[in-house]
Amino acid sequence: MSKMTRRTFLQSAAVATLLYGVSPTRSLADGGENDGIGATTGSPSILKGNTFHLTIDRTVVNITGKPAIATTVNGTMPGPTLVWREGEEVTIHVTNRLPVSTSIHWHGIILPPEMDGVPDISFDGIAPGETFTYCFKVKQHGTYWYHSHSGFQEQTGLHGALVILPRNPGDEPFEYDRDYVIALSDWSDEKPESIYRKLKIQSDYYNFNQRTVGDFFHEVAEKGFVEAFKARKMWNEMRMSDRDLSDVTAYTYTFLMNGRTDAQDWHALFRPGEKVRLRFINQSAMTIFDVRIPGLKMRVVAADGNPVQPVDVEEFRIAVAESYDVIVEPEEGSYCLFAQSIDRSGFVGGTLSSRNGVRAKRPPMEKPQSLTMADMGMGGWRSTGGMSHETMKMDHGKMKMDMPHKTPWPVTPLPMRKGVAWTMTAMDPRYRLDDPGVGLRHNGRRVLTYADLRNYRSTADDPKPDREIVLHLTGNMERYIWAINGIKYADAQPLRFHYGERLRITFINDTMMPHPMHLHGMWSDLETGDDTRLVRKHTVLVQPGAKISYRVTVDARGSWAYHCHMLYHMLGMFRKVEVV
Ligand SMILES: [Cu+2]
Repeated sequence: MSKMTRRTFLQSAAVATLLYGVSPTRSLADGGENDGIGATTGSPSILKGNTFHLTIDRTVVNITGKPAIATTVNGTMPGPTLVWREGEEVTIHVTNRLPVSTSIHWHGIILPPEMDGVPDISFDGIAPGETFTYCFKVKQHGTYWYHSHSGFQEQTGLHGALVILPRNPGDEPFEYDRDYVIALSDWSDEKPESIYRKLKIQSDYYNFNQRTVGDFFHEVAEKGFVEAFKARKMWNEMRMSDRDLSDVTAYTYTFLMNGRTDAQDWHALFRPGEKVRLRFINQSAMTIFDVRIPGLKMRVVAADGNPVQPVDVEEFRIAVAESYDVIVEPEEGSYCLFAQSIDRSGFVGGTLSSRNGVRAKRPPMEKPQSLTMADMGMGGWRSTGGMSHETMKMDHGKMKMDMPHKTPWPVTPLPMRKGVAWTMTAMDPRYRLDDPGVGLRHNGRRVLTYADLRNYRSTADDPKPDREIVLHLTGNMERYIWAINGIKYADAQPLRFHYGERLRITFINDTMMPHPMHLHGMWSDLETGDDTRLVRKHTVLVQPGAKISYRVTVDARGSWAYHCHMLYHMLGMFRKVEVV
């Protein structure tokens, strides 16, 4: 506790997250990051090279107007952006100044299991006062991030961006003139233990989006009394609300962009005519964001660090732990980088501008949409929309929605337990890859879906699956219990993967919450209907009542974590994977 005498206030470095100068061929290591145009407001600092010293400590911050304690890296929240280069060996000394054990997990990074940073699985954690040294060769490039895997430390600030430069400049299949990290996160002055306790007592504690009597009469007018009443009764019987879009909301959260509130307006500059790369990373504990830049098309060029066939969109949903790289070509003026939470309880905006000192106008936040029959796992998703882009998507979307795939590979049965941790079941879960999800349906904008993602490289020669496992994401909303196959982590046997095999994993989401599932140590090659372009991801959002499949080449021996990345779901919705 003595550490609290160090009442340092959160530093905000007076430099922007400007990563490159005029040309991407001028690398950071060459000092090419400054062409005289810098952003005006603070951002995490940027550390480059092969050797890093990170100190984890408690720091007093003031996000909401009153002081609170954050878990910081080198005194800042988010921690510094680390810049590595593919092919090089990095050494990171992490010193723990907390009174409790800590850890850093390098999210999405392919590395030896003992460097993965998950206490009780990969290593013992970093004890108070100790320094742990991570050392491994960097085998990939792109946009990634790091975070604590100890307790609730991620919620209190222990997270930061990783930018990995390609081995050779120009190795990436897209061009740009300027490069910014956009880290989204959720901050609460409440202690995470207190948030969790409240959820255990009442799972909709933070949800103020429940329907009103007025809404009911509106529905009656729309669909008639009987239909409106039936729908309401059904939800009540399930002790669920069709507005239960998010467990933790802006009632307690302040949403941040690169550590700054909407009022503090994180600001980035460009010159008209430039191509600007924006590396969006969702570093939240619990918040799924919908991101758009009104007035600008975004060209999505990478997902979870890996290049995809470019796709132009106006909006995308970014689940906890995912990353999307987009390229924009703004004209003279100011644009709002706008991220609203999935439940529309709050948002954070920043400014992308050709001039200093201009705050972009924020668009109004949208109204929350209600969950539908599809979200309850009762089938029924069809992208019937009249909008041209949806019709277009149908062409390759059609196949994957039905995707009956009479599996030619054997399914390995796993233990399942119907009971306290599995109180609801999706009756007719469907592949809904072309469904943008609740809140984004039929909003008149071109919204990215998983069906749009196609790997940049061909996956035609990737091996076919040897076998399949099916994992049900289960829960009990009344008691706020989360599990896999009805079995909480504490009661579960590890999953056995066999070294060298190609595994197909199918998730069925039997809950009404979205779960971003993250497998450590190995890639998740998402099936979007085209086996020649499987999408390489580290985190896959499984929509409520939906089903999704991906393939894993089991090429890393050892013990790995496999879990939902919603921090307060993770305790139960977690498995240890043993690759034998
Ligand atoms: Cu979850």
